[in-house]
Amino acid sequence: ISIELELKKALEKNELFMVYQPQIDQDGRLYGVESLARWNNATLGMVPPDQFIAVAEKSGQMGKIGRFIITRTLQDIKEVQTVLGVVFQTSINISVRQFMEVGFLEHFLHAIQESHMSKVSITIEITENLLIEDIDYILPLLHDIKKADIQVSMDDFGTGYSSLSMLRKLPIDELKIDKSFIDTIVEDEATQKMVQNIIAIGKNFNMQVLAEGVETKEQRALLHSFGCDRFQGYYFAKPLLKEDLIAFFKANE
Ligand code: G
Ligand code: G
Ligand code: MN
Ligand code: NA
Repeated sequence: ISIELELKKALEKNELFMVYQPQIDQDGRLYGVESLARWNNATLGMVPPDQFIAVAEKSGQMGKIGRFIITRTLQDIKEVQTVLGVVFQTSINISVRQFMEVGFLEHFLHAIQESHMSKVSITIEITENLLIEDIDYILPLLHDIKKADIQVSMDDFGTGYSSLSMLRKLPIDELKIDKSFIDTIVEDEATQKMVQNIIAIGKNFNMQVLAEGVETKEQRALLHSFGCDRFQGYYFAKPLLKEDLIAFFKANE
């Protein structure tokens, strides 16, 4: 059974859906959510997103799936915000192929307009891998995104290709410290120093810093003492279905 062929039918079979993981600020308040894709296939079961996103990119399906991810996220979150009567930040992962596709920003802006969401409440999450693509194309596009009042976040920071001179040129609002750093932060002093340095880089470049994959009270306390701005991870909440996100917000009021 081919993942590629099954994926081609996934949208019409209604097998793809989105979950939303809460992000918490320094004061413990709910700041926003990261939108994450899930695929539950009738025969393959749950296929991990890193796997099916890679297949989608290689088989030319990322455009279509990427547009689904954007429209479904905006539709879900608009509904949640209407029910709760609050507005919060929503981060959407954009894959390299999706970002590089002709007309990406036009579609994105159109979808936001259709959803009646406010543009400043939307964040595009890109990865450092994007930076190995044509920077003369990427840089102006990132500036256009900023001009449109959309926030930009750099995912998995510290594991990939971005140099400091590159980071300085990029209009980035948020750095996400990769989970691999958080995993060893309590035991390993060298990791602590690296994370403190990443937070300092963020502060010096006027970027907010978010720690991913926070699983324990000790990790959260250490990161908080280092001045980390935002936190995300199982310690606070797993990625949640729309209905569970509403319940989580209500429980935290
Ligand atoms: O949710 P999970 O931890 O299983 O995600 C694993 C990987 O898949 C992460 O690197 C994440 O960025 C990626 N991923 C999850 N959802 C999406 C999505 O909607 N779009 C893109 N481009 N990547 C996603
Ligand atoms: O690469 P990206 O940041 O998009 O990946 C986020 C992924 O990490 C999500 O798929 C989410 O399910 C997973 N995740 C989020 N918080 C935690 C955590 O505390 N522990 C573990 N193991 N995974 C997490
Ligand atoms: Mn992400
Ligand atoms: Na990450």
